[in-house]
Amino acid sequence: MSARRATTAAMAVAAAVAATVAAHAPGVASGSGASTARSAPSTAVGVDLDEFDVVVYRRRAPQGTVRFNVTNHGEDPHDLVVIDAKGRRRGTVGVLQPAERRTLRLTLRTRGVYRLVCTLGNHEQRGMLARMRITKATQRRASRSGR
Ligand SMILES: [Cu+2]
Repeated sequence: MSARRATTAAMAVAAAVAATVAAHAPGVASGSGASTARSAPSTAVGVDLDEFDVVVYRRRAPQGTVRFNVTNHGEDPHDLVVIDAKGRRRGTVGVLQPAERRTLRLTLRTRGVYRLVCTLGNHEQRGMLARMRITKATQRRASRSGR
């Protein structure tokens, strides 16, 4: 009886080890949190607005949902509009007052260089423009070694 219990315990340990190994294997990151994760993972991108600057804390993001966490660190109101490579407006966070912070959630499936601009006054001409690249969704997994 005790031998049988020991065998069961050993099998449980083996299963736990297998699960741990699987969780750390490349390419299954989305599977480990499948119960809570949505179908497509989203990428958070911090954006700071200022006079007269747009600072993006991530130069590239994989295709899919991007959450732009935008903060106005300036003394004037600013907005942020996301424009794709073909010049189409994909979304705006709206006008942010000083110290205001808001998240813009966009699904960006088309690869290429996107522009992030403030459209108030002549702010874009004065420097409120940044670029970021939407890359192939699989690129992120391929470069996992550098985490
Ligand atoms: Cu502005």
